[in-house]
Formats: sequence, C-alpha cells, structure tokens
Amino acid sequence: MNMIFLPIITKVISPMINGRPESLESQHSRWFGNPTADTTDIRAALLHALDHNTFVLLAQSIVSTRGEEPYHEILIRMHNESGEFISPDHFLSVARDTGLAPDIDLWVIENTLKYMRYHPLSCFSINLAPVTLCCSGLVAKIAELLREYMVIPQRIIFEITEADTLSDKEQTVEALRSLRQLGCRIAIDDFGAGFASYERLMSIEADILKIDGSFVRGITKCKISHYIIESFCQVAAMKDMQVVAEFVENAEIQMCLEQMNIGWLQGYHIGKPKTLAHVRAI
Ligand code: G
Ligand code: MN
Repeated sequence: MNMIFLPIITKVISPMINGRPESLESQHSRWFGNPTADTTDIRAALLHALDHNTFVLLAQSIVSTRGEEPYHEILIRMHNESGEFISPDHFLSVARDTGLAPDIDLWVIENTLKYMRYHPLSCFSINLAPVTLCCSGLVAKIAELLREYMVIPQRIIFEITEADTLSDKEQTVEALRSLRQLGCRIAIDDFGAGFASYERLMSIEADILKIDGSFVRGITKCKISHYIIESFCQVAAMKDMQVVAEFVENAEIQMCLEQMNIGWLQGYHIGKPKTLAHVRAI
C-alpha cells in the first residue's frame, strides 16, 4: 500500500511546548460524540492539523514498581477551529478509515523525536496503527528520523494493538522485527481485549505486554480479572517480556498490582496525561 508521507513542516511545534493545562484531557468538545460532525469534517480537520502542525502531544507516565527510571506514553490530541478538543477515539477511527493513520503516526514520531533531541535522557512509547506497520519504507523512514534528531533507538518503544484483522500479517511481523533490529522496543497494547490474543502473542516477538485496562479496573472486585492478569503475567514471564498494567485508577488497584509483583503501572492514579512542557525535563 502507498503511504502518503506528507511533508512535515519543520517549524517549531507551538502546541507541543506551549504548556496547555493538564485539564485539556477532560475538556469537553462540542464535537465530542456529535453525530453531525461527519467523517468528511473530521478528515478535513486532520489534514489541516497535519499541514499546520496543530496536533497536541500529551505524555502519560509509566512508572516502575522496582525503582527503574519512569517513561511516558505519547498520546495525540486534536482540537477544532474553536480550540475545542475532539475525542481521540473519534478522530483516530476516522484517520484509520480514511487512510490518514500512517501520516499521523509519522507526525507523532517526528515531533516526539524533535522533543527528545533536546531531552536526550527521556524515553517515550509511541502508538502505531496496524496499517502503518504495513507501509513499505516505514522502518527506513524511522531510522532516518532517529539519525536526523540524534535519538538513541533504545529510548523508543512502539506500541501496537493486537488488532483483530491485519491486512498483511507477514509484513507486520517483518516490520516489527526490523524495528527491534534498529534497537527500538515493541509493546503489545491493550492485551487481552482483542480476538486471539494468545495466538498473536505466540507469533510476535515483543518486549512489553500492556494489559488491557478492562482487566485492571476490575482487579479489586472481580476474582476472574485477578486470575486472568496472573495468567497474562505467566505468559509474559515465559516470553521474557515486561508487564505494564494500564488504567490504574485508584490506590487499591495499585496496591493489588504491587502485591502481584507487576513491574510497571500506568493510569490516572499514577499520572494524568500532560503536555510535554509539563514532563520533568531530562
Ligand atoms: O489504546 P491505548 O492504551 O494507547 O489508549 C490509552 C487511552 O486511555 C488514552 O486516551 C488515555 O487518555 C486513556 N487513559 C489513560 N489512563 C487511563 C485511566 O486510568 N482510565 C481511563 N479510563 N482511561 C485512561
Ligand atoms: Mn497505548
């Protein structure tokens, strides 16, 4: 398939560094859930944001329960002309359906690397859409960007969701292998939420397993969630993978996960997504 690879304007990305308040994560948008905001409008807004560099990058911390250095997951956000935030679930699904996901993923990668150039000890986890992994030339482009911004590949993790359907499974596996050869790490995101989770886990070489938030949220109330997470952890240990629990929303959940000896935690109780300007500069 063809990736558009829109030229990325190299001007300073003001929204990324202008320190918008953390509360933007919870800002409501008139577009949020508004059925009248159709695909065409959102696609136009996405193209505009790509052209004018008006996406906003947030970062959410992922912390170690064993005293290792924390890192952050990059989360992309977009607002409309009135400055109101559009639900990421909404615009990301439009991006996927209208073929813009690879260009948006590349925008996120380039702008994260721009930040990292001046914060060389930082470490970020970046989401990739399954369709992006199938683009020919992706790994070469990432390698070129890493060189351009002088970022050590070991400081980048790529998160891929275990998608139910992948257009080209072989190409995906090959791209992941090449990214690991570069030195980047791979995380399987939202693990357990999709179809055939274990089957995919067997066929993919990855470094990190991110347990889907639906299991984590239920852990203190539902014995089954507890057992399911234990089983995920056993498989991860056999594959020598680190485990991240997503959606740690309160102290009780955190304590339970710590007792289970889960290595890494992420969620609103650990840290809300914040702009890169609010990430402790390292
Ligand atoms: O698919 P992925 O895991 O990359 O999606 C992360 C999304 O989950 C982000 O949009 C982020 O804002 C949201 N998120 C992060 N932590 C929590 C949490 O503790 N609870 C809930 N409900 N959502 C969260
Ligand atoms: Mn993710």
